[in-house]
This record gives sequence, structure tokens and C-alpha cells, in this order.
Amino acid sequence: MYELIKRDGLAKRGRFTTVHGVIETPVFMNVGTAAAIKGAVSTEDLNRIGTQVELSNTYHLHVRPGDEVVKKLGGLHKFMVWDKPILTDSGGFQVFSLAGLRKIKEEGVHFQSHIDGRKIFMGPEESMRIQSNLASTIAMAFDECPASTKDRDYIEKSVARTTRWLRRCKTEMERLNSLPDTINPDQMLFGINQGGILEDVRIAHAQAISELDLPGYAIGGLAVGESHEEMYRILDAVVPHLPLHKPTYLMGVGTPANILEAVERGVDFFDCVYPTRNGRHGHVYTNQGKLNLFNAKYELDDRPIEEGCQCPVCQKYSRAYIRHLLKAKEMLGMRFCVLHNLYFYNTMMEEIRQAIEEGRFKEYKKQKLAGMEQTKN
Ligand code: PRF
Ligand code: ZN
Repeated sequence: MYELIKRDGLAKRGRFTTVHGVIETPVFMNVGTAAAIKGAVSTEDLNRIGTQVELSNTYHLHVRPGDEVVKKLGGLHKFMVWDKPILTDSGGFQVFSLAGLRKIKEEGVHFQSHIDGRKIFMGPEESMRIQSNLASTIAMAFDECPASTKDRDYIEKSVARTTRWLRRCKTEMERLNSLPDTINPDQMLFGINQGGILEDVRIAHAQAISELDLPGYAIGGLAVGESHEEMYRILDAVVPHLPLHKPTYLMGVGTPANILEAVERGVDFFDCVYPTRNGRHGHVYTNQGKLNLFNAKYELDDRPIEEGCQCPVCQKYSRAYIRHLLKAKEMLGMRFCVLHNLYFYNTMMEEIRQAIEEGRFKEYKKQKLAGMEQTKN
């Protein structure tokens, strides 16, 4: 299913074939947590700007509208009118970062909904059942992402439990895929590597989960408060211990610079809220750095966000107009910034793929970073 097309140093140019179509890697997955890209961007927009994968969240969709509702409506693809691949995160991370009072036990996690305070229990089996109801292309394993401040003893115990949870996820997913009323019987399960910033724990865990022979593996527990250098050090250590001929996914990362560094170390999949979140705050990416469109200096600037950008916004609208929309709190201002930013991220991935194919990734990375470092706010 994963074809390694080309290597340039450690960087991988891959092709991952799914029942919902092909994913060319390295790829950026566009975050639509609650089956919506924040900033009033539709799946039609995603298609228009040439994106490949959408990402949603088990926890959010379980709380609202409910995965049973989505199942009754034919699954997430039909519900949000998107026929390309969808990856769903397992809920593990969101439970730890969002939910109120929680208690972690061997069977799973007891916690309170961030919407109405209702008591919820989620373990590996519940997460797999919810993701099976959503019928995403790729389901993520139910893991614990321990805080970066936890000590070695805690991390080791947590990682061992995450491994036991992964075996339960695999068993449950196989069972669900064989049921007659399952919407996507080809749903795939990706394992998640954890271990904080302890290289030895990370490597042992990567080896243990690789034995389960899953179709892909993620690296979780990074970009949670450690420095960029620590994150790169962990990637240097762990990526070589994950299967070369399967996709590697770095969860929740990151800035364009983080993505370039991780691609160089062999990562295939990324997701991050930055392009959508920054766009909603009027921060837009360009090859000359990030702009804050609220800045007074754009009041009379009739140029597009970025000269030469082929996104639907830059074809027509000026910085001055978008600045006005943002200042007037018109939703259209946010929408324009988010569309441009998603286009920027997805186009960067396309440039990365091209550069790897042509064996000039290092050069491309250097030039891209040099441009973006001259941030002119
Ligand atoms: N686990 C899961 N989802 C995640 C993470 C994780 O560790 C992260 C960490 N950056 C983002 N999303 N399941
Ligand atoms: Zn643009």
C-alpha cells in the first residue's frame, strides 16, 4: 500500500494507496477537528485548493453530534461531502489536553466532556468503535501522551500501557472490520510511538509496535512543550526504528521550519492547526515570512497577500481589503486568511515532493527557510 518512490538523504517521497484514493507524501493533513475546517472553509474549498487529506477528531465527534448519528448518515465522508482520505485521531490526546477531571486506568480513561461536563469513558475498544462508526480511512491508536514534565518511571509505565492498548486496538479494529454493517471494512489502524524525550524508551517502543505490522506509524508526544532541538533529537533517534516501507506521521507538527526538518529526517505525514489558527488571527504565511494583516502599514496596500501566489484569494483581493475585513470582524477576512494559509502549506508540501524527486531537498529547504526568516511584519 505504501510505495517508496524516491529517497533523498533520509527524506522519503512516498505514495500511499487507500480505498479513498492515493496520498502523495510528504503530505499535510488539513485539520477539521469537528468535521469542519475552522474559518468557514468547506470541503469544496479544500478540493479547489488541491488538498489531499482531511483530519477529524474522535473525541469531538463522539461528544457532538455523536458517532452513532454520523454512522446513521452514512459515515464522515458522506456527512461532510469529502471523498478523499480522512484520518481520525483517536481521542487519546484530546482527552488529555481538553477534557476535565480524568482518571487513567488499565481499561481506559474516565473523564468529563468539555461541552456539558457529562461523564465519559474511553478506552481502546471505545475509540475503535467510534472511529469505525465515523468510517475514516485511517484510524489512530488510543494512546496516552504523557506531559513532558513527567519523570522516567511514569513515562516507562505509560508507554507499556500504550503498547497494551495498541494490541487491544488492533484486535477490536479487526473484529469491527469483519462485521456486516461496517461502513469502511478497509479501515486502517496506525500505531503511535510515545516515550517523551527519552531516546531509549522511544526506540524500544518503536521496535515493539513495529512488530504488530500495522499499515503506518505515528510519532506522538512531541511538540508538547519540549524545545525544537529536543524534538529533532528524538526524530533522529526514533525514525530509523520505524518501518521504512510504511508511512511515518509526526502528530501535531508544526511550523514550516519544523516540517522541513522532519521531512529531512524521513517523516511522511503532518497535521497542525497553525495555518487555520493563525489565519483566524490575521497572520498569513509568505515566502518572505509571516505578515500580520492587522498592521496599520497594510491600510493602503493594494498588493495581494503574496505576489505570485496562485491561491483563490491572492488572484483577486488586496491586503488592504482583507485588513479592513479583519478589523471590521467580518468572517470573510478570516476565511480569506485561512484559505491562503492552507494553500501555502499544501503548496509547500508539493514543492517538497518535487524537490525530493529531483534530489535537491537540502537546497530547497535552505532556500525556503532563508526566505521565511526575513519576517516583515
Ligand atoms: N497522540 C495523539 N494525537 C496527537 C498527539 C499524540 O501524542 C499529539 C502530540 N503532538 C498531537 N496529536 N493520539
Ligand atoms: Zn495566496
